[in-house]
Amino acid sequence: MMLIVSTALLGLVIALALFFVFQTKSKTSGTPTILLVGPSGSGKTSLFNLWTDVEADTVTSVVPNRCENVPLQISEDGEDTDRFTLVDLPGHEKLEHLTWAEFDPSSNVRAVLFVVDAASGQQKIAAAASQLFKLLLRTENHGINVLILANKCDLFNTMSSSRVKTILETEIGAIRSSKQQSVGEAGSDEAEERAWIGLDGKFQFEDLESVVQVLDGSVKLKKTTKWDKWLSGI
Ligand SMILES: Nc1nc2c(ncn2[C@@H]2O[C@H](COP(=O)(O)OP(=O)(O)OP(=O)(O)O)[C@@H](O)[C@H]2O)c(=O)[nH]1
Ligand SMILES: [Mg+2]
Repeated sequence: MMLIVSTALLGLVIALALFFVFQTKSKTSGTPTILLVGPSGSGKTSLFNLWTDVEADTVTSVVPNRCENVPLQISEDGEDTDRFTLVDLPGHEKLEHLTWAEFDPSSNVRAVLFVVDAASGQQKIAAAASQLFKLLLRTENHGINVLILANKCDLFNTMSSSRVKTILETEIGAIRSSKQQSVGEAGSDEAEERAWIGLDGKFQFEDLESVVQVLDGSVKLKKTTKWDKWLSGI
């Protein structure tokens, strides 16, 4: 009897060990991926074309553009370092599910570049905060850093990166409070935790566990040095 129980226990331990090894492997085996996410017209496909030798159409995208082996990290001496799969996702909100599908447990998302048009005005930038909030719920506590690209700094009416940051933080703070209130009413602790990111009080990107920064640039002028440097540090 003892022998049967110990054999069964041993079998269970081996099965569990194999399960965990398989899980860890499937999570890390995909090529590191960098996602281009953000509102329609912000310049994601234009940046994708600049960083790859693909020439995707810069009309409203309806399917993701994908390119493998992109040398996004360039060292000081100009040598290529790591290579990534770069994925440019459509910005239209009806196609948002295509973005969330990239966060499948078998994928290996290293970083997300959230592109906004810094010349599109306060209202449009504030509207982008709701997608950014949903994105941060997926990246926070998963070791995925997020760079917010304040693109189109070549235009006369462009906003500074610190202004873009303030608008997004204020808006995310408001969304976070309203979500907290509604899950609180539903009475589920688990859902409550999932909808909360950051510390109590004013919402700030600095309070998150992942690195979340805003840096300006212009795809049109090929002014991407700040973004390139950020990528070298991830
Ligand atoms: N002035 C200026 N225009 C830019 C810049 N980057 C992109 N654009 C223009 O912005 C428009 C939209 O660019 P796309 O790259 O197609 O935008 P997208 O983010 O891929 O949009 P969706 O596919 O709809 O999600 C195009 O006309 C680009 O030429 C920039 O840095 N400055
Ligand atoms: Mg596009």
